[in-house]
Parts: sequence; C-alpha cells; structure tokens
Amino acid sequence: MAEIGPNTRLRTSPFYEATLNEGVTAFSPYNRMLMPVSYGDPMAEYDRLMHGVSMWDVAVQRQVQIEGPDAARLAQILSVRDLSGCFPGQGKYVPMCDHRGVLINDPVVLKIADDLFWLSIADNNMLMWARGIAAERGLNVKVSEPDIAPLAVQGPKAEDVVASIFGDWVRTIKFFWFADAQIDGIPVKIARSGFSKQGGFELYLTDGRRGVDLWNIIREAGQPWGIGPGNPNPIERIESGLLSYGGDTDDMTNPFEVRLDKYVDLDLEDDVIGIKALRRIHADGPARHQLGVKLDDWSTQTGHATWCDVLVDGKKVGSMTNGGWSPQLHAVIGFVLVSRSVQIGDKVEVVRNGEPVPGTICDLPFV
Ligand code: THG
Repeated sequence: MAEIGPNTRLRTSPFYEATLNEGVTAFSPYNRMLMPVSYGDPMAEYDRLMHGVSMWDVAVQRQVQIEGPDAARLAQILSVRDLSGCFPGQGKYVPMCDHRGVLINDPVVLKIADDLFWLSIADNNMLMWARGIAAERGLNVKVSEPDIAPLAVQGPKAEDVVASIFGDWVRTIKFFWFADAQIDGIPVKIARSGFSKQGGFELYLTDGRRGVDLWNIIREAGQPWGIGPGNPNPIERIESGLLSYGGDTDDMTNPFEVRLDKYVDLDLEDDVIGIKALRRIHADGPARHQLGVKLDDWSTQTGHATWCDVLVDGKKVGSMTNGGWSPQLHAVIGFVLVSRSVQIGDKVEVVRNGEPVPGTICDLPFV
C-alpha cells in the first residue's frame, strides 16, 4: 500500500510522537496536518468516550490569531454571529461565510482579550482568508497562526481527570469559557468544550515543545478512570447531531441548510461578509436541509466518509454525507443533505456501491 506521511506540507502535531507510542493506525489530513483518526479498535474508542474518558490529539484545530486595535472589528466582519456579547475568557461557536453566504468554516472563536482573538478552525484556510479581508478592508491587525495545539479530554469522567491534574477549580469553568493554567511548567488554556456531547475539556497547549509531556501527564492521571486514546468520534458526533464542516457541507452549503440558524444574526451590520446574501437566502428559503436517515438493512457496515446519492422514486434528491453503525440506535444512521421537498418520515433509498438500501428520513439529533 502507498504511504502518506509527514513532510513540510503535511505537518505533524506536538503530540505526534505520543500518538505513535499509543499505536495510532490511521491519520487523516486536516488543515495541512495529520490528525489521528484511529487506534485500531473503534468500539473500544467509542465506549471510552460514552462511559469513561478519552484523549484526542486535535492539534489540527489550528488557532488563527487576530491581534491589534481592529481585532474585534475583523473578528466580527468574518462572523455571521454577533460577537458583541462575548467577554474575554469566553468562546463562541460561530459560522463564517463567504460573500455568497456559503459556509466556509464553523470555528470556536475564543476572545482572549479585547484586542486578541483565536479562531479555532475547522478544515479550511482561514489564515489566508482573514489576512486577505484585513488587508482589503484596511484594518490594523496582525493575523498569524501560532503553534497552539488543542488536546481534547472527553467523556463523563473527563472532569475528574482534568480536576485531578489542575485542581477542583476547573469544575467551575462554564461551557465554552476558558482559563490559564500550568502543569510542570507547561502552559495551557483549559476550556470546557470539545467535539462531542459527552462533556469534557480542551487543553490548548501554547508551548509546542511540551506536547509529549502533556500527553503523558494526562495519560497517567487518567489511569484510574481507564483513559485511552481516541479521536473526534465519527459515530458519536452523528448520534449527537454535530456538524462536520467539509464532511457534511459542500461548496454551496449555507448555514440555514445545516441547522446553524440559531448562530446567525441577520441584523448585523452590512459589512459582515455574507450577511446580505444570508438575508436573501433566509427570505427565499434555503434549497436544501440537513436531516437524518435510518437505514433498514446495512447491519454490518461501519462508517464511511464519501457522499452517497439519496433517491426518492428512483430520482436523486440529495446525498447522505456521513454515516455508520450506531450502538445507541442499533441501526446504520447518517446525515443527509436533501431537497426541502424531502420530509421527516419519507422513505428513501441510499445508493452504496451501486446498491440501493432502503431507509427512512428522521429528525436530528438522533439522540
Ligand atoms: N473545538 C475546537 N475547535 C474546533 C472544534 C472543536 N474547530 C473545528 C471544529 N471543532 C469546529 N466545529 C464545531 C462544531 C460544533 C461545536 C464546536 C465546534 C460544538 N457545538 C455544540 C452543539 O452544537 O451542541 C455547542 C454549540 C453552542 O450551542 O454553543 O461544540 O470541537 N476548539
């Protein structure tokens, strides 16, 4: 089999050596980096997340840093969600769009200070976008990508593990808020966040030389709770209804199509990129919507990550964007992005390897 590996165009994470030691078996490229996506036992990784605690190298969630007198202005121009109520120490989940109102990222925006923001981005080049917009709008900011690497600790026991290392005060951190901390001289920001609905924290490592040390400290502290390695879990996130930008979206997807309505503020000022287009799209009604599908028979199929046609009466009405076996529903489930003519309860067929598999459209989230 051909290999893909680290090079200057495909960077490694500060936790890379640690994940090799853990026996990582698969990587996926994301933001020109390698993201661990399997350690060889998907069910064990799922179970740890659901019932115990799991640790993830998510350094690929790069931080695009905006600093300077116009930092808040630029952050807002890039965001179709109102950031005016965001305080230093607080994060927000924020859709970002291009001038057509098409979703180009859905970062967590962290407000570090009044003149300093991090965009914790999904897989798209927001460094170049932010720099380009800043220059074109004549804003006084510096845009960079410092070597900051989030490590996620997720699952019902995550809080106990993180508290055992940093102290019980971490239990008081509110959802999406963050605070500075240190362990063995390793500087981190501890945020209550993460790409799962099982609870937990993300530790933003700000000294890239200490990745393996931080990994080992968490690994060691988590032993009593059976901690082990994992990754943003493809099935848990589908069960929980979390959107994967680029996985569930294409080059035409707007926030309304993928259930992000509540994070869009249409009365923002006109200089916010995409807001005028979103007002039009909202008035007309978006063309598609994201729903769930439950398949009747696909029992042994594990996850897959390429889009499959969704048919009604033999005619294509959209795509299944991601899917897999759900232990909680005892069925193969997936996200579909389909024409608004398709409704909950409709019978459809999902085409996999040329074979139509019958299924039923359902509401999201599944759980
Ligand atoms: N954490 C951090 N950065 C990230 C992600 C993350 N960057 C890439 C990617 N994930 C961005 N996408 C998301 C998607 C969903 C959420 C966070 C980041 C999320 N959503 C919750 C929900 O939908 O229920 C809460 C949103 C809310 O209501 O505020 O957490 O995971 N650092």
